[in-house]
Amino acid sequence: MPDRFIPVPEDRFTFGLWTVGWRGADPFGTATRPALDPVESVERLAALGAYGVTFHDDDLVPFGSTDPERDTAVKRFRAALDRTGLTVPMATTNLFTHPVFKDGAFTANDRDVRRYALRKTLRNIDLAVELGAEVYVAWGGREGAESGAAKDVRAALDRLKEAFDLLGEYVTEQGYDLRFAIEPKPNEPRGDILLPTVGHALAFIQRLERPALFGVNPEVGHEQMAGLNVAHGIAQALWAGKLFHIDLNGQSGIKYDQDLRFGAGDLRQAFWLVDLLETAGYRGPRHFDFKPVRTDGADGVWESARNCMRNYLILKERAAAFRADPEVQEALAASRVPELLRPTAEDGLAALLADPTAYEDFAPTKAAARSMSYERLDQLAWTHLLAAH
Ligand code: DIG
Ligand code: MN
Ligand code: MN
Repeated sequence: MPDRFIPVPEDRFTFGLWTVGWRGADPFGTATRPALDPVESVERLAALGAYGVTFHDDDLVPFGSTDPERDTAVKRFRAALDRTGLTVPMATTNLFTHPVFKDGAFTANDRDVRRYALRKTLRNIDLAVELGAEVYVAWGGREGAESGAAKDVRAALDRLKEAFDLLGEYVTEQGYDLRFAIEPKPNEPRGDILLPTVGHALAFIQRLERPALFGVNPEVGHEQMAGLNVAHGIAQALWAGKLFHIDLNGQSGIKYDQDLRFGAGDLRQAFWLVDLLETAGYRGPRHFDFKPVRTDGADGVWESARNCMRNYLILKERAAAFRADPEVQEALAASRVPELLRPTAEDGLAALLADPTAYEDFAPTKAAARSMSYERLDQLAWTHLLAAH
């Protein structure tokens, strides 16, 4: 039977160079795979049907390269993009690998490290815009602490605000059509990372000088590491008009950051996430930030990249089938789900206060006796998810 889950660029699937290029080194073991040439990644991902690639500055230009070496690396990368038609919708800065960032980048206690981190970011913003990026992600992986006295969190948030305000000032002065997406994560590599969840990031953005330039880049596994429902977090980001980008992957419960291929973690949360993105009409890239398992060779790298996209397409079909099923529409109505769309008091406060059915004549016991009939609705979702309908 022909495979009906073959990705095409119109699906807007994108991958970080650091994902397929992950060599498998972890805190307990050295690399299991050789380094991957970014040009090979571009060509292989294009052949798989991807729409684009994303990168940290150091993924493309090894840390410490000379300017001529940087020019050569960028030239080769750009030629590969031109050859394959792959785009670069997003870029970001590596502010976490080099030991200089061991105490953070924008919130390092040492001011000279903070100034260096800003210049490193500003330099890569120029390159990102040159390559056509529209979103710039900021993951503060090292912004945090392992002990209470080490980091004055209120001062750290002042410095984080200062950094993002300077980045906002720069892109505005340069006239760049570039927006920033802050990526939350609760911990790892730091004991506790600042801006740990979507909620923290959304609240922080409101305090910036140019809040319209800032949104979030939620990662599936990061919200789940905090024990949260990732679809709920994405829904709040969408509700706030702040879902500027997304990192799709898989996570099985509250443990170290697994960065599994999309669909390989909590399957039901992945289903509800795809259902949300598709029904909400999210137009951004479906970006994968995952790690091919350390146990596999090159075969596993490209198999997992292909299956990140296939799994999204499979879940997209399953969610569409769920939404198209008349029995589901009936079950949604029985659970009064559409009624939540109706404002509670479109008639206004005075009418509410004057309405005896809202309080004086309201029968709470009678209302409480109504079943919500959620079990039938959820089982319908389950059978559609497993194509057992
Ligand atoms: C980890 O989840 C982070 C880094 O890989 C990168 O800075 C960011 C980009 O999506 N995600
Ligand atoms: Mn992760
Ligand atoms: Mn990520």
